[in-house]
Amino acid sequence: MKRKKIKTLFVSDLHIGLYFSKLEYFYKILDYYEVESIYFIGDTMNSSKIAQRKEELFDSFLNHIDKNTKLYFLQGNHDKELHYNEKFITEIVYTTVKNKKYLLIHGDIYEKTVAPLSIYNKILGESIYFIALHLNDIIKAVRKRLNYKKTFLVTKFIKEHHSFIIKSMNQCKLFLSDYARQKQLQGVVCGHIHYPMHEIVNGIDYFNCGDWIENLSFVIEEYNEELKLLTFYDIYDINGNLCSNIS
Ligand SMILES: [Mn+2]
Repeated sequence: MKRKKIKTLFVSDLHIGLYFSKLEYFYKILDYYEVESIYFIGDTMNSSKIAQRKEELFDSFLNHIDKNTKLYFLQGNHDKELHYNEKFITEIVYTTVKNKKYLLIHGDIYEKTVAPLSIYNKILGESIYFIALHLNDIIKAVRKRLNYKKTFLVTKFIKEHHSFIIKSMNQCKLFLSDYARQKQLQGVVCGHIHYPMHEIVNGIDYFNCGDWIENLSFVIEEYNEELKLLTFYDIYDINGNLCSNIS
């Protein structure tokens, strides 16, 4: 297979080291594309879960990436204190070929500023989230056996039906697009909430890259085209075979 050349890949929330991290799917995206630059927009590593193995995990991760691809790591709230810390950036402006300027930022800044959670709610939320992630995997295995083309995400369903989460995701979107506007930029590419999204928010082009523990989503810039939000399933089917409409 001839790999498709693209300029830039934006990806967030790989959470390497977390049991639920679907790294092998991300590697298939790296097989499909030949990329000039990759921007990792935070929570690349789940540092609390991998204290002992972080360097080994990170090195094996880097081995899957072409040596001549330029890599940029932005900091998230889960990937602090890593050995590549010195290369971390908290936010950066990215200019597209079409000369549009986007702010790249993980996005946890919105929580600190707008909606800090209590420890109790954090632990409760995380526990429910992990149970739902288990259900995602179980449902996927069943649907694969029943020859479904796509899977069903319990986590996505909860996010779309829980008023508090809907409100938080909206706050995040509004806060970050406003933040980009204050810096006189045209858009923002972020992550953190594990919910891929592309929307024009009060004139600001808002992209959320999603994540690699449930949505398997990412943003790309092809040569001389607008940024585009895609998921693994735009390229591969549930069995990991290239989709028939993909060249
Ligand atoms: Mn995060």
